[in-house]
Amino acid sequence: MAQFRAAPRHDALTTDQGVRVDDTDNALRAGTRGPTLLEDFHNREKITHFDHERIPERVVHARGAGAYGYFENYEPLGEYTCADFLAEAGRRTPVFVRFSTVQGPRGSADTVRDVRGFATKFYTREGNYDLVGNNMPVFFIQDAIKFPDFVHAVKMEPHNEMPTGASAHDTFWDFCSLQPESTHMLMWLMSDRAIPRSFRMMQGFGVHTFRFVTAEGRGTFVKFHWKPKLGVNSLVWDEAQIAAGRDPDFNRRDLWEAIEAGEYPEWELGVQLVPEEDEFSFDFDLLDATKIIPEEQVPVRPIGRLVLNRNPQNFFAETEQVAFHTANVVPGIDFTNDPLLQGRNFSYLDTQLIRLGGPNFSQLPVNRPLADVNHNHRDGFGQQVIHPGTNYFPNSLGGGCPAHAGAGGGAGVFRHYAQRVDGEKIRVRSESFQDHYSQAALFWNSMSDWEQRHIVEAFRFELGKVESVPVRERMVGNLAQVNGELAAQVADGLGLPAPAAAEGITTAASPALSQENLTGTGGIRTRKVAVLAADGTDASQVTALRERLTDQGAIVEVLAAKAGRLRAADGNGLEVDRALPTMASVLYDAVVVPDGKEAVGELSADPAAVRFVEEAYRHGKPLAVFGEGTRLLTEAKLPEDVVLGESAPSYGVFSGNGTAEPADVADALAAALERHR
Ligand code: HDD
Repeated sequence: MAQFRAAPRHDALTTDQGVRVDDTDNALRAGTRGPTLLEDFHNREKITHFDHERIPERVVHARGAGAYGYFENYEPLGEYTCADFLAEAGRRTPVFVRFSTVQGPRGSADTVRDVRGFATKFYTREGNYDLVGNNMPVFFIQDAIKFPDFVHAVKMEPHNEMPTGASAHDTFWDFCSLQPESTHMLMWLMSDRAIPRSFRMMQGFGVHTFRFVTAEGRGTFVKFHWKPKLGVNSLVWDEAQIAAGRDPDFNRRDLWEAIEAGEYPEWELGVQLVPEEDEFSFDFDLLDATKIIPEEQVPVRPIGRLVLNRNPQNFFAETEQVAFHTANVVPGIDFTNDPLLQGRNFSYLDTQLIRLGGPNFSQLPVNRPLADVNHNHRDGFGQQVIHPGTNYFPNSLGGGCPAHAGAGGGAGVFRHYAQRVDGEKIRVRSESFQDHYSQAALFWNSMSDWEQRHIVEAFRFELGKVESVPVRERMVGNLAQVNGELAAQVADGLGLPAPAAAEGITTAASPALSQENLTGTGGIRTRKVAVLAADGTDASQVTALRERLTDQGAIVEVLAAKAGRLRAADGNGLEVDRALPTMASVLYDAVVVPDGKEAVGELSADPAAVRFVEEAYRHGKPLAVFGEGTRLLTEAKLPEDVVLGESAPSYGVFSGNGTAEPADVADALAAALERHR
């Protein structure tokens, strides 16, 4: 791709034709006060190009952020697949990954409640392989023919184009309440998975059951899982809503800054493998994308790691123009008859034709395979290649080329998996797709107390925004098929009577589904700590604490009412990293208030500082306070036992009062940060 990158230039401005331009500030005119002349080709070219700068945004997943990196394979997988990029231990394959929200337009906020896209393009030696997944392992519908209905329902409503970046509206819940197959996915959407703390801290899933195929043509069913090294962590709902205003680019910025700082995000790729002969040994259908295979039933086997280590240079050229397609597979990876996947295999190529303006989008630098491309496709808008010779097959005039790769046999040739199919042409869904509630219940049963509480609150919020009472009632009725307590609590919040719980609901659970069990190994790396300071702050505490936390990879920033330098208690200067009015507690993971009578007095009189600690506490973030710092907590009306540090660490407030050394307080803070909330 390097050959397509323009180097920064320091020479003269030219037109598209390479003609040097004398002046780009003043249009050619008849007299200094006269009309602009059509003859000014530079002016016309400049404005015309500008007029055509926008392309249609993605119909879903319009808002996203991407990065380059590599996938490194752990061990040869030839036993299951002939995919070349999985053939050797240590083999590295370049990738581009794009994360996204689904509902909102390109300019919408990052921290909305939504599914997150997790799409990976592997530039393998045998062609591009796209794994176009989400951060949730199931989907809203079972058959792709319903996708336009689903998207119409979830997107902004057609009459007033509201709401932006939210599913909390009538048409979405109307559709879902009539569509019980959505119930399992709704449980995920109402869980904290829908408000990730960071793209770097969420799982990814291929969702469908795919097929690995060996060189001999033997198939194995496979589900793909990405597990983040930093653990799976989320925001809390109030925090997410505030962050959407304070920094609409919250997740995008987080990814960008981590990569710029050399804190390369990492995931492990795992697979669940199911032998073909076990296809019917589950109480759900492997072809049904509204179902998971519980990890306790089929363990996830790690097969490699993904590292993102380079930001794009140009958002439009790379992140916007990248085109994913579920049918971009390589030898060794094939499809199943999952009706959702089958429809996707049509949709993605089709959408790029309108979005990227024609059939040559795979020639855009970010989409170009590293593997050789050689075919008879010709012409079309934006053709970049000057092809010599014949453009048809068979031919004798071109030496019979490009020839069938299969003719010589050999590796690296895609041959469709040979599956026997037999059936009548019918528009009927299989009986085995009909159980819509058992896995929704499984998910609910697997949640910790706080996760269940958040799910109830999310349903109350979303359905509370629905105007239509029958829609609310119908949805609560569906929830009664999942869990009686869940339905009753949601109903209560909506002022509806509790529906009767269904009988015989499963009590099975899958501990692997709870975020509580999805901790990472990254410690507190890249976690952000705000130190609230003013003139008179005890700088020695700041220094000691900062040292201890940054040693462990955290980012510590001093915030004060104004940018510049403070006068610390010892009379020396203390650098301010950020002006308090430009930031908010939702942009940090923890807050520190150092000692200093004068400083804390000033902070206590500043509503922004008071709100900062009040909000951080309410969002369950660790607070560390030293000496006089407790005054700010009192001002923020935190409970007295919290202010006195008596309730630590359950409240996550660590008091540096008395003899506690800043380094010890930093350690307590770090331990709380690592646990997340
Ligand atoms: Fe899709 C984009 C993921 C079902 C049709 N989808 C898109 C992206 C992701 C997913 C991550 C953004 C890719 C990027 O960053 O450019 N979609 C999924 C998953 C699904 C799913 C995990 C279910 C398992 N999608 C789905 C169906 C259809 C589509 C059933 C159509 C029948 N999806 C599209 C699309 C998009 C898209 C309209 C919009 C932009 C694009 O493809 O390139 O074709």
